[in-house]
Amino acid sequence: MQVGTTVTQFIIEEQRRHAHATGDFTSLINDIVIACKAIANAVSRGSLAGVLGHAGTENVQGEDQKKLDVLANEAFLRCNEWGGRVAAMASEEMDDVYNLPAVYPRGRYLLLFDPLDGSSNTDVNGIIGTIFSVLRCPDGVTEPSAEHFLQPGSQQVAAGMAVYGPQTILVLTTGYGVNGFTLDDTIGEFVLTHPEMRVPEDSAEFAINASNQRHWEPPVQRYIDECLAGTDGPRGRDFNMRWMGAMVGDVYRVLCRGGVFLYPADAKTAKKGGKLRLMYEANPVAMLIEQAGGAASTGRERLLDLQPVGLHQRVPVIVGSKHEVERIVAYHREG
Ligand code: P6P
Repeated sequence: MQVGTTVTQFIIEEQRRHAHATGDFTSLINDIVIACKAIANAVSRGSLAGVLGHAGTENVQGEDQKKLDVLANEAFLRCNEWGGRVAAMASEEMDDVYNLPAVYPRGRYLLLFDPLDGSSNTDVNGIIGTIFSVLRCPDGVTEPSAEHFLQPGSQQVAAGMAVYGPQTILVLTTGYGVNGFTLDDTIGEFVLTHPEMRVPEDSAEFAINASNQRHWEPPVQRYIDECLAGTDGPRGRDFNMRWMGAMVGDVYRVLCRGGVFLYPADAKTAKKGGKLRLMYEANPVAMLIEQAGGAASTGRERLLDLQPVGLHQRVPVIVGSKHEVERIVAYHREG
């Protein structure tokens, strides 16, 4: 019987390429994968498991939490706190850093996550997902505080997304390209199905919440107007638009067939710095996209170069096909 390459096998084979690897990182990825499997199961059962609807609480962002937001956050904490691989965790759903119960050993990594991205889609059976980022814990720090997490995205040692859709897909990078795995329910394992994913450098597909059009800055107005002008416009070709309401879904499409995803700076979110969070949304997505040959910018700066100033800091996000992102950045430079 052919099982295929499981994500565990894939990570262990990757570990063998590093002479000094201890296996800690491999174990951490496996614990993250277990959390994603648990979330996938709850998501797939929905009403049948009574996990839809509101939790009746708010998160640090002041956002109304869905039951699945809380459940997914709990899954990540429970699956990753005991293994001795992380020193602490940070989540979109928690105000401050999660320091581990004293009973558990501290590890060498910091784990950040948006446990359920796109939760406005949960009750309408839309695409949702999990985004995670792994940083190194500074040597000698056993009770990390927020400042220890504030490392540029270029310091990430791993990043990934689980996309809960018609299939449950895990995309993962450890700095050596991007690989996609599909959850095989018959054996309960993620199996390699999308090796060495690459973002085409050119594309004719963009993803943006067009209802914010009146709030966009001129460079974004210009780019989208030119796309909409189609074959009669300066681009000389028609463009298509997609918007899933969950970055994980739009970014997975970009990883599969190219395109550009924009949640740009706009007048509506200017005071907050943007809509999407740097540490556990933009940075892991930027690592995935760049590792797959795409580009990831705020419109003015490379996302992975940003020096974070806050655990829940928000930033503009423009990621995808290299030539399209470069064009948008050029328009920002021209003003
Ligand atoms: P809007 C989901 O809440 C999210 O953070 C991203 O996943 C998604 O792309 C965006 O916000 C959707 O924002 O303005 O369309 O609701």
